[in-house]
Amino acid sequence: MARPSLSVAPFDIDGPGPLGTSLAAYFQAGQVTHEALSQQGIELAQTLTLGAGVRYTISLNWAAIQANIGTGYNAEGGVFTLFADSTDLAMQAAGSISYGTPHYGFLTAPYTPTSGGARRVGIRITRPFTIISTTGTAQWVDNAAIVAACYANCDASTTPPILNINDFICFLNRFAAGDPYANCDGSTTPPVLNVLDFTCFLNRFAAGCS
Ligand SMILES: [Ca+2]
Ligand SMILES: [Ca+2]
Repeated sequence: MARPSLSVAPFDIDGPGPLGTSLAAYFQAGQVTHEALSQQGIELAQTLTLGAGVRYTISLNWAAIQANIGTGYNAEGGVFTLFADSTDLAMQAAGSISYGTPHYGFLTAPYTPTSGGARRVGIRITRPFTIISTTGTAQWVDNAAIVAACYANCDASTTPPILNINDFICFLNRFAAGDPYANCDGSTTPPVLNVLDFTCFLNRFAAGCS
């Protein structure tokens, strides 16, 4: 459950960090009626069409604040979870917060769907306690992103040159293993992995990563 008076407003999502103030989403997540040990809150999700075997990185900035000096200490500012369908990919708990000591975090998780198609991807914000006043404990989120890795960088290397012989070896290995990643052309007629996927990979390799 979350208060309906949710808003989008200017906020510095990482406090003392390098990010500036930008529009962010504001929530007050938590229970309406106290239930011991029950995480309750809100989900923000989007249905995305994702590719089989594509390596995605999902990320998000969050903050948990106690906005009002009168609302005291809170044992859990908010629990932030990235998910895809029924799978939780990463979770961070803000932990205890009080007025003047907001907590900030960056949540990121790799996600590689084994089959292509629609996925419900999003963030869940919960707390194991009741919502505290209209001005009390609040959660902010910003910069939600999902980025596909460069396809040709099969080995996910990060040192230049990003594309090299190791990516060919990686592709051959994954092709031999029947990994859905190797279905470069996204074909659906058996055999799904064939010579066209080699041609496709060579073209993607030649196109480079930017
Ligand atoms: Ca590489
Ligand atoms: Ca294919």
